[in-house]
Amino acid sequence: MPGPGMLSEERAALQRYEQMVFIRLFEDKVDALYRQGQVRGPAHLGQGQEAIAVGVGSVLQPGDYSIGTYRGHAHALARGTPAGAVLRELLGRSGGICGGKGGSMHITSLEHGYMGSYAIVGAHLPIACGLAWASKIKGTDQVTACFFGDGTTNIGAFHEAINLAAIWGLPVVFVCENNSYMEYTPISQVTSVPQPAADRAPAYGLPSVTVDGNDVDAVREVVGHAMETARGGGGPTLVEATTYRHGGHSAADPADYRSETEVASWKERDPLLRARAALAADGVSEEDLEVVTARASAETQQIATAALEAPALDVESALVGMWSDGSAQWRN
Ligand SMILES: Cc1ncc(C[n+]2csc(CCOP(=O)(O)OP(=O)(O)O)c2C)c(N)n1
Ligand SMILES: [Mg+2]
Repeated sequence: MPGPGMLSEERAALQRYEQMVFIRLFEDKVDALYRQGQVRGPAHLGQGQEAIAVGVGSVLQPGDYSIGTYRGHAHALARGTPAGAVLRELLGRSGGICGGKGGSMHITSLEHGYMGSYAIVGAHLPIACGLAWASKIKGTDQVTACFFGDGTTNIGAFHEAINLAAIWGLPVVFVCENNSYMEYTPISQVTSVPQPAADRAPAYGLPSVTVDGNDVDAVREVVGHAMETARGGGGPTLVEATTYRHGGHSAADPADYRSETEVASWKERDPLLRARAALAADGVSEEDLEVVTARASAETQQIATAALEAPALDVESALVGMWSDGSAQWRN
């Protein structure tokens, strides 16, 4: 446990570090299970991008909404969705967060305000506008955070959504995870402005800001400010966070289109190393840092063991939950 003299702010920063370490280990475990043929369907991993999900998650309030992408394990976990149920979902086991039927690209937990991961690039940006519009009509102070990638900025839905958000003054914060690559193509090869999201948003009247996406404190500060603006009726903001995925597009991609030097230079800027160094500089002891790392590791092992022991879905479950009333009867 952290030392008794630790300030509450330091304690919260240490918790954010633990969450980042846990998400990294969770993704490593998913990678290993994918290679063993245990993960059903594709898995898009986000090692290297943890500071964005955790920074955003740390400034969302319990009633807020967030919505993410197929690279969305971190987006979901950073909202407090139970990691064991997320892993069972990936393995197609009972107890999965969507009944074990959705898989990696469709993680959803309404209970935690995580309104879904979306496999169609850009499709969820207009949905984020819908969530924010609902909050506006109801007069609540909920804010919606919407994650998306750099490649999404060349999809029509991105332009439609940010225009709508701006003209309707919606309480939404768009968070671009700019990891320099689309599926395999560098975004710079197909986009003529250096900041694909932040350079375009102002043309629609949407304020934008760029941030170092590997610095959890910086993400927290910038997104926190944008959230408060939205919550106070000040409308939407777009945040472009610069980052890098350590691995390929999906667990099946060896990513040999990137040079070793490029990957190594980004690994030096690993968000976990950065957060750990910042905590140490603030006086958090090496012992406390090791305690949280060991706890995250033990938790990952424990949920993986439990998920692998969980039963596979039975055939009957295929005919459950196809409609919102729980039935599966054919209708026309
Ligand atoms: C409409 C649509 N077109 C193409 C794809 C195939 N596809 C999946 S991910 C991806 C690249 C998206 O890149 P980016 O938005 O930068 O996100 P990242 O994967 O880097 O997180 C593409 C083209 C898709 N899923 N949906
Ligand atoms: Mg990308």
